[in-house]
Amino acid sequence: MSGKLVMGNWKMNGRLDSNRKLIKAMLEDAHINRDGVAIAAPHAYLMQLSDLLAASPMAIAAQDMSQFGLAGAYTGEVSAGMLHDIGCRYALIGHSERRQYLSETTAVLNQKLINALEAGITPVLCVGETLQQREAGDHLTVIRDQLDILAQLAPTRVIVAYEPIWAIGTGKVATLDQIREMHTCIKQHCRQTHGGAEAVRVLYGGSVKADNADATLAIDNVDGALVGGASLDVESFGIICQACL
Ligand code: G2H
Repeated sequence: MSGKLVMGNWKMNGRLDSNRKLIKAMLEDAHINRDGVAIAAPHAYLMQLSDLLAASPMAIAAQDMSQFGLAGAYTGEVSAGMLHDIGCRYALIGHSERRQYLSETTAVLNQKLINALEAGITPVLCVGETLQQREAGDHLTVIRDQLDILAQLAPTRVIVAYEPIWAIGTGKVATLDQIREMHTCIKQHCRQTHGGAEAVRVLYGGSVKADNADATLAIDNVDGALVGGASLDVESFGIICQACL
């Protein structure tokens, strides 16, 4: 998949019945039912999505994975190997909600990235700054620090999702200049860190909606979108997927 990627992040939403209806509607929308579109569902429903999407080019993604190895005595954990086994192509790593509510540390995230790559899953590392950090002018430094975790990894096998924390689920969207500046910074930093290697793909996330998708996704260094709330509405998600073509 070398074009733009749209990943719907359902967060902690869904039920068997509503998932079935939502996926059925997505399968009927040619802008959604195609390569380059993925759905990150709660672990409990990944197997359901794996079945529902078996004949579709759409991919499934996990919202998280265990920091521990492929198997073992880790009650309640879901390993990267298990996720790969049921057909997950991607996994979100370090979403700001997990950093905030589950205190995920850099060491934990590093191990998750390693596990994902070892299991054949493409990790999507989420980075983002708070409003205070942006207002203090520290946003570029904060993001560069969060990216340093990638220094020892294969850059072309990792996707970065830039999600300014102040824009998540708030309806506030970063300006086009703010997005362009940060995506350029991320790509430059990864290129420098990896000694001139090809830049990673960078998705934008944070209140991406039907009415701002065209402008956001037209920015040349935006390689796709990570979409939360709007991915639960098939009409909105279809418009966003169309903007990614
Ligand atoms: C950011 C985004 C998806 P939303 O968390 O990861 O959610 O589009 O609802 O801001």
